[in-house]
Parts: sequence; structure tokens; C-alpha cells
Amino acid sequence: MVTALFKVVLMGDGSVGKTSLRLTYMGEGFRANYMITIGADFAVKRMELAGGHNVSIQIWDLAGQDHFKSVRSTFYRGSQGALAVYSTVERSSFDNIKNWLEECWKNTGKKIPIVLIGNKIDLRDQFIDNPAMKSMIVTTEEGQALSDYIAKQGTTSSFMETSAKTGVNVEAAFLELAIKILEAGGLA
Ligand code: G3D
Ligand code: MG
Repeated sequence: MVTALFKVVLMGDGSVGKTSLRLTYMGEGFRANYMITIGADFAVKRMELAGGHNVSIQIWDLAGQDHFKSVRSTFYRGSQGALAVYSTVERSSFDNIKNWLEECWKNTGKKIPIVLIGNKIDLRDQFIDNPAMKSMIVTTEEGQALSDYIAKQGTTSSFMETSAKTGVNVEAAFLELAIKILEAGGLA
């Protein structure tokens, strides 16, 4: 049995749902700490993994500073895994994932494990038959293909589709990341 604290970051374009995912995972009543110099929240939650491993994850979330590149190098420092989040109803956020990964790996100095998240699937379900939305929608197949591409860059990558609104797959996504970090030798 092990006890560990993992630092993880939430990255992705503004409005894709990073803060909502964190709040859904942690519960509404949760208050995060705020690091004013880099404009980031961080919050800790404990989870129990198979095999009796007790892991706490410290989740770092940019508090509306998503677009200020200058503050983000501190944000990534020491993180052991990342949730790379896009919106399944906003293609530009999907196209930007490669830029987020590059920035993350550059600042962490190693290819930390990634869980790729396609969020807002409740909206995609609503928009799926709307021709005006067709070009905005990112399919499951596209998400999976991007995750496969990330895995070829020399790290582990998993893919999940979530809704921070309905809660579907939110807990599973954080759990998956903790498992990937453990597998990558996060205790070393
Ligand atoms: P960010 O932290 O990545 O910038 P937020 O994104 O968590 O602040 O979310 C941006 C907006 O998208 C919020 O709406 C939020 O409620 C909404 N949102 C986040 N995730 C989902 C989801 O899975 N489904 C739906 N339907 N909406 C979602 P507002 O209106 O508060 O700006
Ligand atoms: Mg936010």
C-alpha cells in the first residue's frame, strides 16, 4: 500500500469546462486555495485506488488566466500528469490541444501522462442533428485518434468524453489520470 500526493494540471482553452470539471469532481461546497501570483486555484482530493493505494491529487486550475502565456510556466512546474480538455462542440479548442501539450511538456521537462478529455457531450447530443453546428462538433473517433497520436509521442494517453453538467465520466477521468501517473512511476 502506498500513500502519495500527485500534482496534476487542468489545461485547455478558456470556456471548455476545466473549472466545472474540477467542481463537479470535488463537490460544489468545495473551496480551493488561490495562488495569486499565477492566478491559479489548487485543491486536493483523496482517492482510493485498487490495491489499497491511497492517493491524493492536487488539482491545479488556471483561474481565468487561460490566455496569459506568461503566467503558465510556474503553473506546470512539478506536475506529474495533466487533463488536456477540449469542448466537443468547439473545434478550435480541439485543434489547440497540440499547442497545450507542447507548452506543458516544455515546462515540465518531461512527457508526463495525459488524459485527453472531450467535454460538453450533453451539448453535442443536443447539436448533433443541427446542420449549423456540424463543423463545430468533434466526434468520438477524432478524439480517440488524437489520443493515439499523443501516445505515439512517448507517453501514456487515455481518452474520455465527459459532461461536467451531467457528471458523466468526470470521476472516471480523474481516476484514470491517477492510475496513469502511478503506472508511469509517480512514486519514484
Ligand atoms: P473553463 O474553466 O475551462 O474556462 P468553465 O470553463 O468551467 O468556466 O465553463 C465555461 C462554461 O461552460 C460555463 O458556462 C459552464 O457552466 C459551461 N460548461 C462547462 N462544462 C459543461 C458541460 O459539460 N456541459 C454544458 N452544457 N456546459 C458546460 P457559463 O454559462 O457559466 O459561462
Ligand atoms: Mg476556469
